[in-house]
Amino acid sequence: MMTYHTKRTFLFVLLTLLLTGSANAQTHEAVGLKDVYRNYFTIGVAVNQRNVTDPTQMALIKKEFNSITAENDMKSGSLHPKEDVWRWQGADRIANFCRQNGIKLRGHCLVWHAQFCDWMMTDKNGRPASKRLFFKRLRKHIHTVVKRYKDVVYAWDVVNEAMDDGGPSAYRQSQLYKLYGDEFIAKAFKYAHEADPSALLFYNDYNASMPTKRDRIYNMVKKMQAAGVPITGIGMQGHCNIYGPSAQDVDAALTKYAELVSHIHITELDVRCNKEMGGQLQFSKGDTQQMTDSLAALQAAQYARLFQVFRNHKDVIDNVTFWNLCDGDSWLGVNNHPLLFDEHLQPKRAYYKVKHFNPNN
Ligand code: 9MR
Repeated sequence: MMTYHTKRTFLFVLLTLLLTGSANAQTHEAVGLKDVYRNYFTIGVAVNQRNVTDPTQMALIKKEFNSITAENDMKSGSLHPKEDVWRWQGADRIANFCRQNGIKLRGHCLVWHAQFCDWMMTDKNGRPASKRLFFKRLRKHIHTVVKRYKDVVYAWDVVNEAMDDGGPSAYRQSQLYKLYGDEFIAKAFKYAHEADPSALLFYNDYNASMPTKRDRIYNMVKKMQAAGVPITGIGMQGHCNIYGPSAQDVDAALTKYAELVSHIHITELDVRCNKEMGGQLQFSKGDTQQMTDSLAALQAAQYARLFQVFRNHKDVIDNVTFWNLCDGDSWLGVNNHPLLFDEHLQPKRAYYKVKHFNPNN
Protein backbone atom coordinates (compact mmCIF):
# COMPACT_ATOMS: atom_id res chain seq x y z
CA MET A 1 0.00 0.00 0.00
CA MET A 2 1.30 3.48 -0.84
CA THR A 3 1.85 5.91 2.00
CA TYR A 4 0.54 9.44 1.64
CA HIS A 5 4.09 10.60 0.93
CA THR A 6 4.78 7.96 -1.80
CA LYS A 7 1.45 8.74 -3.37
CA ARG A 8 2.31 12.44 -3.54
CA THR A 9 5.72 11.71 -5.06
CA PHE A 10 4.13 9.33 -7.56
CA LEU A 11 1.56 11.94 -8.59
CA PHE A 12 4.25 14.60 -8.84
CA VAL A 13 6.40 12.39 -11.12
CA LEU A 14 3.38 11.47 -13.23
CA LEU A 15 2.40 15.11 -13.63
CA THR A 16 5.96 16.11 -14.54
CA LEU A 17 6.12 13.34 -17.15
CA LEU A 18 2.81 14.39 -18.63
CA LEU A 19 3.82 18.04 -18.77
CA THR A 20 7.24 17.29 -20.29
CA GLY A 21 5.61 14.95 -22.75
CA SER A 22 3.16 17.58 -23.92
CA ALA A 23 5.89 20.20 -24.04
CA ASN A 24 7.90 17.85 -26.24
CA ALA A 25 4.91 17.22 -28.41
CA GLN A 26 4.44 20.96 -28.78
CA THR A 27 8.09 21.52 -29.59
CA HIS A 28 7.85 18.78 -32.17
CA GLU A 29 4.70 20.36 -33.64
CA ALA A 30 6.42 23.72 -33.86
CA VAL A 31 9.09 22.33 -36.17
CA GLY A 32 8.21 23.08 -39.75
CA LEU A 33 9.77 22.30 -43.12
CA LYS A 34 11.67 25.58 -43.00
CA ASP A 35 13.33 24.43 -39.76
CA VAL A 36 14.44 21.01 -40.91
CA TYR A 37 15.83 22.53 -44.11
CA ARG A 38 17.57 25.48 -42.45
CA ASN A 39 21.02 24.20 -43.39
CA TYR A 40 19.99 23.62 -46.99
CA PHE A 41 17.69 26.24 -48.50
CA THR A 42 14.65 28.33 -47.65
CA ILE A 43 11.25 26.70 -48.19
CA GLY A 44 8.65 28.79 -49.96
CA VAL A 45 5.00 28.74 -50.93
CA ALA A 46 2.96 30.54 -53.58
CA VAL A 47 -0.01 32.27 -52.01
CA ASN A 48 -3.40 33.64 -52.94
CA GLN A 49 -5.43 36.18 -50.96
CA ARG A 50 -7.24 33.54 -48.85
CA ASN A 51 -3.93 32.14 -47.65
CA VAL A 52 -2.86 35.48 -46.17
CA THR A 53 -6.18 36.45 -44.58
CA ASP A 54 -7.47 33.22 -43.02
CA PRO A 55 -5.91 32.76 -39.54
CA THR A 56 -5.50 28.97 -39.81
CA GLN A 57 -3.77 29.22 -43.17
CA MET A 58 -1.62 32.13 -41.98
CA ALA A 59 -0.50 30.06 -38.99
CA LEU A 60 0.35 27.10 -41.22
CA ILE A 61 2.40 29.32 -43.53
CA LYS A 62 4.29 30.84 -40.60
CA LYS A 63 5.06 27.40 -39.20
CA GLU A 64 6.23 25.72 -42.39
CA PHE A 65 7.63 28.37 -44.75
CA ASN A 66 10.16 31.20 -44.75
CA SER A 67 9.72 32.44 -48.31
CA ILE A 68 6.60 33.51 -50.19
CA THR A 69 5.70 34.09 -53.83
CA ALA A 70 2.49 35.82 -54.94
CA GLU A 71 0.74 33.24 -57.13
CA ASN A 72 -0.95 35.87 -59.32
CA ASP A 73 -1.09 39.26 -57.61
CA MET A 74 2.26 40.64 -58.76
CA LYS A 75 1.92 39.68 -62.41
CA SER A 76 2.09 42.68 -64.68
CA GLY A 77 -1.44 42.30 -66.09
CA SER A 78 -2.94 42.11 -62.58
CA LEU A 79 -0.99 45.09 -61.24
CA HIS A 80 -1.15 47.32 -64.27
CA PRO A 81 -4.16 46.46 -66.48
CA LYS A 82 -4.08 49.81 -68.34
CA GLU A 83 -1.40 52.41 -68.86
CA ASP A 84 -2.78 54.70 -66.15
CA VAL A 85 -4.45 52.09 -63.91
CA TRP A 86 -2.59 50.35 -61.08
CA ARG A 87 -4.13 47.76 -58.73
CA TRP A 88 -1.91 47.35 -55.70
CA GLN A 89 -4.27 45.95 -53.10
CA GLY A 90 -3.61 42.21 -53.45
CA ALA A 91 0.14 42.56 -53.89
CA ASP A 92 0.39 45.00 -50.99
CA ARG A 93 -1.50 42.61 -48.70
CA ILE A 94 0.97 39.81 -49.48
CA ALA A 95 3.97 42.13 -49.13
CA ASN A 96 2.64 43.35 -45.76
CA PHE A 97 2.11 39.79 -44.54
CA CYS A 98 5.77 39.14 -45.34
CA ARG A 99 6.94 42.38 -43.73
CA GLN A 100 4.94 41.73 -40.55
CA ASN A 101 6.18 38.18 -40.19
CA GLY A 102 9.75 38.56 -41.36
CA ILE A 103 9.19 36.24 -44.33
CA LYS A 104 11.24 36.69 -47.49
CA LEU A 105 9.32 37.56 -50.66
CA ARG A 106 10.17 36.36 -54.19
CA GLY A 107 8.78 38.77 -56.77
CA HIS A 108 6.83 36.99 -59.53
CA CYS A 109 6.98 37.99 -62.33
CA LEU A 110 7.91 41.09 -64.31
CA VAL A 111 7.59 39.82 -67.89
CA TRP A 112 5.55 36.82 -69.00
CA HIS A 113 3.61 36.26 -72.23
CA ALA A 114 0.53 35.35 -70.13
CA GLN A 115 -1.21 37.76 -67.75
CA PHE A 116 0.94 40.47 -69.34
CA CYS A 117 0.19 44.18 -69.90
CA ASP A 118 -0.85 43.58 -73.50
CA TRP A 119 -1.62 47.29 -73.87
CA MET A 120 2.14 47.90 -73.83
CA MET A 121 2.46 46.28 -77.24
CA THR A 122 -0.14 48.47 -78.99
CA ASP A 123 0.16 52.17 -79.86
CA LYS A 124 -2.67 54.73 -79.83
CA ASN A 125 -3.61 53.90 -83.42
CA GLY A 126 -4.01 50.22 -82.62
CA ARG A 127 -0.79 49.28 -84.36
CA PRO A 128 2.09 47.35 -82.77
CA ALA A 129 3.99 49.68 -80.46
CA SER A 130 7.43 50.63 -81.75
CA LYS A 131 10.45 49.33 -79.85
CA ARG A 132 11.00 52.80 -78.51
CA LEU A 133 7.48 53.11 -77.11
CA PHE A 134 7.34 49.55 -75.81
CA PHE A 135 10.65 49.75 -73.97
CA LYS A 136 9.74 53.13 -72.48
CA ARG A 137 6.54 51.61 -71.06
CA LEU A 138 8.27 48.44 -69.90
CA ARG A 139 10.95 50.43 -68.09
CA LYS A 140 8.36 52.52 -66.30
CA HIS A 141 6.42 49.42 -65.25
CA ILE A 142 9.46 47.56 -63.98
CA HIS A 143 10.86 50.58 -62.14
CA THR A 144 7.53 51.30 -60.43
CA VAL A 145 6.93 47.72 -59.27
CA VAL A 146 10.47 46.87 -58.24
CA LYS A 147 10.96 50.10 -56.29
CA ARG A 148 7.64 49.71 -54.45
CA TYR A 149 8.66 46.32 -53.00
CA LYS A 150 12.39 46.87 -52.77
CA ASP A 151 12.39 46.62 -48.97
CA VAL A 152 10.83 43.15 -48.93
CA VAL A 153 11.47 41.43 -52.28
CA TYR A 154 14.93 39.89 -52.43
CA ALA A 155 14.62 38.09 -55.78
CA TRP A 156 12.58 38.71 -58.92
CA ASP A 157 11.48 36.34 -61.64
CA VAL A 158 12.27 38.91 -64.28
CA VAL A 159 11.44 36.95 -67.41
CA ASN A 160 9.23 33.89 -67.36
CA GLU A 161 8.93 31.12 -69.96
CA ALA A 162 10.55 32.76 -72.98
CA MET A 163 11.94 29.50 -74.36
CA ASP A 164 10.11 26.88 -76.42
CA ASP A 165 9.92 23.27 -75.21
CA GLY A 166 10.87 21.40 -78.37
CA GLY A 167 9.63 23.26 -81.44
CA PRO A 168 11.93 24.41 -84.26
CA SER A 169 12.64 27.79 -82.67
CA ALA A 170 14.54 27.96 -79.39
CA TYR A 171 12.49 31.00 -78.39
CA ARG A 172 8.76 30.85 -77.66
CA GLN A 173 6.97 32.55 -80.54
CA SER A 174 5.07 34.94 -78.30
CA GLN A 175 3.87 38.36 -79.38
CA LEU A 176 6.65 39.78 -77.23
CA TYR A 177 9.26 37.83 -79.15
CA LYS A 178 7.71 38.43 -82.56
CA LEU A 179 7.67 42.19 -82.03
CA TYR A 180 10.81 42.81 -79.99
CA GLY A 181 13.02 39.73 -80.45
CA ASP A 182 15.15 38.63 -77.51
CA GLU A 183 15.86 42.28 -76.73
CA PHE A 184 12.80 42.21 -74.47
CA ILE A 185 14.66 39.75 -72.22
CA ALA A 186 17.83 41.82 -72.09
CA LYS A 187 15.98 45.06 -71.44
CA ALA A 188 13.78 43.58 -68.69
CA PHE A 189 16.86 42.48 -66.73
CA LYS A 190 18.57 45.81 -67.31
CA TYR A 191 15.57 47.77 -65.99
CA ALA A 192 15.13 45.49 -62.95
CA HIS A 193 18.79 45.89 -62.08
CA GLU A 194 18.57 49.68 -62.38
CA ALA A 195 15.58 49.71 -60.03
CA ASP A 196 17.14 47.46 -57.39
CA PRO A 197 20.82 46.69 -57.85
CA SER A 198 20.81 44.34 -54.87
CA ALA A 199 17.95 42.06 -55.95
CA LEU A 200 18.70 38.62 -57.36
CA LEU A 201 17.35 38.48 -60.90
CA PHE A 202 16.02 35.20 -62.29
CA TYR A 203 15.17 33.72 -65.62
CA ASN A 204 12.34 31.27 -64.76
CA ASP A 205 10.96 28.38 -66.84
CA TYR A 206 9.21 25.01 -66.68
CA ASN A 207 10.43 21.64 -67.99
CA ALA A 208 13.84 23.12 -67.24
CA SER A 209 15.40 19.71 -66.69
CA MET A 210 14.32 18.28 -70.08
CA PRO A 211 17.58 18.07 -72.04
CA THR A 212 16.40 20.01 -75.15
CA LYS A 213 14.85 22.83 -73.18
CA ARG A 214 17.64 22.82 -70.61
CA ASP A 215 20.18 23.45 -73.36
CA ARG A 216 18.04 26.22 -74.84
CA ILE A 217 17.80 27.95 -71.48
CA TYR A 218 21.52 27.46 -70.88
CA ASN A 219 22.48 28.88 -74.28
CA MET A 220 20.19 31.88 -73.95
CA VAL A 221 21.42 32.78 -70.44
CA LYS A 222 25.04 32.31 -71.49
CA LYS A 223 24.59 34.55 -74.50
CA MET A 224 22.84 37.23 -72.43
CA GLN A 225 25.47 37.17 -69.71
CA ALA A 226 28.22 37.49 -72.33
CA ALA A 227 26.46 40.65 -73.53
CA GLY A 228 26.43 42.03 -69.97
CA VAL A 229 22.78 41.27 -69.12
CA PRO A 230 22.51 40.97 -65.31
CA ILE A 231 20.94 37.50 -64.97
CA THR A 232 22.00 36.26 -61.56
CA GLY A 233 19.74 33.24 -61.10
CA ILE A 234 17.88 30.49 -62.89
CA GLY A 235 14.44 29.41 -61.71
CA MET A 236 13.51 25.81 -62.42
CA GLN A 237 9.76 25.80 -61.94
CA GLY A 238 9.37 22.08 -61.28
CA HIS A 239 5.80 21.29 -62.30
CA CYS A 240 6.51 17.55 -62.07
CA ASN A 241 4.52 14.33 -61.89
CA ILE A 242 4.79 11.11 -59.93
CA TYR A 243 6.87 9.47 -62.69
CA GLY A 244 9.15 12.27 -63.81
CA PRO A 245 11.39 14.04 -64.39
CA SER A 246 14.07 11.55 -63.38
CA ALA A 247 16.56 12.34 -60.64
CA GLN A 248 19.32 12.06 -63.28
CA ASP A 249 17.77 14.75 -65.50
CA VAL A 250 17.22 17.12 -62.59
CA ASP A 251 20.75 16.52 -61.37
CA ALA A 252 22.24 17.10 -64.83
CA ALA A 253 20.30 20.35 -65.28
CA LEU A 254 21.37 21.69 -61.89
CA THR A 255 24.99 20.86 -62.66
CA LYS A 256 24.78 22.57 -66.03
CA TYR A 257 23.03 25.73 -64.81
CA ALA A 258 25.50 26.01 -61.94
CA GLU A 259 28.19 26.72 -64.55
CA LEU A 260 26.41 30.00 -65.27
CA VAL A 261 24.82 31.16 -62.02
CA SER A 262 25.39 30.75 -58.32
CA HIS A 263 21.69 31.01 -57.45
CA ILE A 264 19.15 28.41 -58.52
CA HIS A 265 15.61 28.45 -57.12
CA ILE A 266 13.08 25.67 -57.54
CA THR A 267 10.30 28.17 -58.00
CA GLU A 268 7.00 26.33 -58.58
CA LEU A 269 7.13 22.81 -57.22
CA ASP A 270 4.21 20.40 -57.43
CA VAL A 271 3.94 16.70 -58.26
CA ARG A 272 0.69 15.79 -59.96
CA CYS A 273 -0.77 12.30 -59.95
CA ASN A 274 -0.80 11.68 -63.69
CA LYS A 275 1.67 11.68 -66.56
CA GLU A 276 1.47 15.37 -67.51
CA MET A 277 4.05 17.94 -66.55
CA GLY A 278 5.02 21.53 -67.24
CA GLY A 279 3.42 24.93 -66.84
CA GLN A 280 1.15 24.91 -69.88
CA LEU A 281 -2.25 26.32 -69.13
CA GLN A 282 -4.09 23.37 -70.71
CA PHE A 283 -4.00 20.15 -68.74
CA SER A 284 -6.19 17.44 -67.35
CA LYS A 285 -7.83 18.26 -64.05
CA GLY A 286 -8.11 14.60 -63.02
CA ASP A 287 -11.90 14.83 -62.60
CA THR A 288 -12.79 12.57 -59.72
CA GLN A 289 -9.46 10.82 -59.30
CA GLN A 290 -9.15 9.59 -55.71
CA MET A 291 -5.87 9.71 -53.82
CA THR A 292 -5.29 5.96 -53.50
CA ASP A 293 -2.63 4.38 -51.34
CA SER A 294 -0.50 3.49 -54.32
CA LEU A 295 -0.66 7.03 -55.76
CA ALA A 296 0.25 8.44 -52.36
CA ALA A 297 3.26 6.11 -52.21
CA LEU A 298 4.40 7.03 -55.73
CA GLN A 299 4.01 10.71 -54.97
CA ALA A 300 5.91 10.48 -51.68
CA ALA A 301 8.71 8.59 -53.46
CA GLN A 302 8.96 11.19 -56.23
CA TYR A 303 9.06 14.07 -53.73
CA ALA A 304 11.74 12.20 -51.77
CA ARG A 305 13.83 11.66 -54.95
CA LEU A 306 13.56 15.32 -55.93
CA PHE A 307 14.48 16.62 -52.49
CA GLN A 308 17.44 14.29 -52.31
CA VAL A 309 18.78 15.83 -55.54
CA PHE A 310 18.02 19.33 -54.25
CA ARG A 311 19.90 18.65 -51.01
CA ASN A 312 22.86 17.36 -53.00
CA HIS A 313 22.94 20.74 -54.76
CA LYS A 314 22.45 22.90 -51.69
CA ASP A 315 25.53 24.92 -52.62
CA VAL A 316 23.71 26.44 -55.55
CA ILE A 317 20.03 26.02 -54.62
CA ASP A 318 18.94 28.65 -52.15
CA ASN A 319 15.17 28.24 -52.25
CA VAL A 320 12.56 25.57 -52.99
CA THR A 321 9.01 26.93 -53.37
CA PHE A 322 5.79 24.91 -53.54
CA TRP A 323 3.26 26.19 -56.04
CA ASN A 324 0.31 26.66 -53.66
CA LEU A 325 -0.36 25.84 -50.05
CA CYS A 326 -2.70 22.85 -50.27
CA ASP A 327 -4.35 20.60 -52.88
CA GLY A 328 -7.51 22.69 -52.62
CA ASP A 329 -5.60 25.80 -53.74
CA SER A 330 -3.67 24.19 -56.56
CA TRP A 331 -3.87 25.68 -60.04
CA LEU A 332 -4.01 22.01 -61.18
CA GLY A 333 -7.26 21.35 -59.37
CA VAL A 334 -7.80 19.38 -56.20
CA ASN A 335 -8.08 16.05 -58.04
CA ASN A 336 -4.47 16.14 -59.17
CA HIS A 337 -3.48 16.09 -55.46
CA PRO A 338 -0.11 17.72 -56.24
CA LEU A 339 1.01 19.23 -52.91
CA LEU A 340 2.17 18.23 -49.43
CA PHE A 341 -1.07 19.30 -47.71
CA ASP A 342 -4.51 17.98 -48.67
CA GLU A 343 -7.55 20.19 -49.17
CA HIS A 344 -8.18 20.14 -45.40
CA LEU A 345 -4.64 21.46 -44.81
CA GLN A 346 -3.60 18.10 -43.39
CA PRO A 347 -0.05 16.88 -44.11
CA LYS A 348 0.09 13.96 -46.55
CA ARG A 349 2.48 11.03 -46.77
CA ALA A 350 4.70 13.10 -49.07
CA TYR A 351 5.01 15.78 -46.36
CA TYR A 352 6.56 13.33 -43.92
CA LYS A 353 8.87 11.92 -46.62
CA VAL A 354 10.16 15.40 -47.45
CA LYS A 355 10.50 16.31 -43.80
CA HIS A 356 12.08 13.20 -42.29
CA PHE A 357 15.04 12.77 -44.57
CA ASN A 358 18.31 11.11 -43.76
CA PRO A 359 20.97 13.85 -43.81
CA ASN A 360 23.68 11.28 -44.50
CA ASN A 361 22.15 10.10 -47.74
O1 9MR B 1 -1.14 29.35 -60.60
C1 9MR B 1 -1.42 30.36 -61.56
C2 9MR B 1 -2.88 30.28 -61.97
O2 9MR B 1 -3.71 30.62 -60.89
C3 9MR B 1 -3.14 31.23 -63.12
O3 9MR B 1 -4.47 31.08 -63.58
C4 9MR B 1 -2.16 30.93 -64.23
C5 9MR B 1 -2.35 31.84 -65.43
O4 9MR B 1 -2.00 33.11 -65.15
O5 9MR B 1 -0.84 31.08 -63.76
C6 9MR B 1 -0.53 30.14 -62.76
O6 9MR B 1 0.82 30.25 -62.37
C7 9MR B 1 1.79 30.02 -63.40
C8 9MR B 1 3.01 30.82 -63.04
O7 9MR B 1 2.69 32.15 -62.85
C9 9MR B 1 4.07 30.68 -64.12
N1 9MR B 1 4.39 29.31 -64.39
C10 9MR B 1 3.26 28.43 -64.63
C11 9MR B 1 2.24 28.56 -63.50
C12 9MR B 1 1.11 27.58 -63.71
O8 9MR B 1 0.44 27.91 -64.88
